[in-house]
Amino acid sequence: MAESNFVDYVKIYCRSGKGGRGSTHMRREKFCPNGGPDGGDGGRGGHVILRGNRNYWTLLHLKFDRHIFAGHGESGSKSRSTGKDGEDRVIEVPCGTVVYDAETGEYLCDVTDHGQEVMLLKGGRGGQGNTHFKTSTRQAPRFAQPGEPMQEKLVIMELKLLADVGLVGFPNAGKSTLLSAVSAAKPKIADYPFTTLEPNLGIVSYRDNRSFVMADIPGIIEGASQGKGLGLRFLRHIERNSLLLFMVPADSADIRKEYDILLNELKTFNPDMLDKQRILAVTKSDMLDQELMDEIEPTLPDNIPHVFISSVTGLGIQALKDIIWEELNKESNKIEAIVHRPKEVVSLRQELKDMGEDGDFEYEYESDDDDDFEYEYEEDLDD
Ligand SMILES: Nc1nc2c(ncn2[C@@H]2O[C@H](COP(=O)(O)OP(=O)(O)OP(=O)(O)O)[C@@H](O)[C@H]2O)c(=O)[nH]1
Ligand SMILES: [Mg+2]
Repeated sequence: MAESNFVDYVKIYCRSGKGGRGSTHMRREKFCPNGGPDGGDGGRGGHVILRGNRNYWTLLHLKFDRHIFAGHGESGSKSRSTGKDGEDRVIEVPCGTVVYDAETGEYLCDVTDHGQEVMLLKGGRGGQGNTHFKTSTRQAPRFAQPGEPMQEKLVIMELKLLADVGLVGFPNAGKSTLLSAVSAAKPKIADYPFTTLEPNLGIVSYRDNRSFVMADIPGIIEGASQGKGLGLRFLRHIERNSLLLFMVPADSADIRKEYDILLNELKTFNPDMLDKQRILAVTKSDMLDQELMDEIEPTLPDNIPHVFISSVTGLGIQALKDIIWEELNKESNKIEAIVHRPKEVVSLRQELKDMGEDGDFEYEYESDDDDDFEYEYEEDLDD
């Protein structure tokens, strides 16, 4: 997995900038020797901001830049000059990125739309200069406010692809073949299980220039929830889909049983998955004749729509697209806001290890005498 270009999990260190210190400057000039305080405010520390960008499909670019530092605010100076604000750091992420605290597992935020900006860490406010603390009884305050501290966090960024329809099936069910038949995507297809090792997305055009996005994920087998096969880690890429297309090949020994196994694995992964609308496609139906289809039909689950398809001959493909389109547009199938559950701290360490992200990385913590954040003026305001 480490060599793959499809990166959907990274750990990075982020730090916002601290606020600049307010100035304690006193104005002293030739004809104005006691000009009073004229210290300006410190600048704001830079924020760390996430921005959704639909041109990114993975988190690969973050692997090469695991330390995100925003700039510190500069100190204020004489003549009421305000210090320069620290530079913000904007991290471009693919739409569907979810961020967790890498130490506590707490869910922090997610970015779902192109151009959407989310503040991950706020820069410290700049301290006020001594001009703010001048009062009638204290004309020469020799103090100013320090800037607010920076914030730092080790975060996990996880990508959950955003697609309309997710393909669910055993390895070899014909998922990738369907995707290549209905979209321009070119996933690898072969006659052995686990051909697909990472998710593929395709845009399926529908009538009148409309389209929807289909996600082909690696096959699931019985016991995947216990880590068999490729496990269930890719299921999170269909967690946000509004529709799941179950695919069972026509030559399966027991179509109904295969469907039930898939359903059960999904449930183990996340019970909410069962709330999604499902469609069943019996794939490779070019191997069936009408008589066989009539025989199979009554054994299929009767609570969801089904269709016999063949990605090779095109049988049932338009009918399938029609059903998908119809279901996608039903009000009841619109995705509701997703509740992101925090990660469990106990399993977090193992998870990081499994994802190859458990390495410690070095970063230098800058020490600075500005680091004591006592607000000096408060205690002697009543002089
Ligand atoms: N006859 C027939 N064969 C098909 C059809 N669709 C797929 N196949 C064959 O089934 C095999 C598996 O197809 P894939 O699309 O790679 O299956 P997959 O579900 O993506 O498999 P994994 O990526 O391993 O999970 C390939 O040899 C395909 O040529 C079909 O409609 N008819
Ligand atoms: Mg495949």
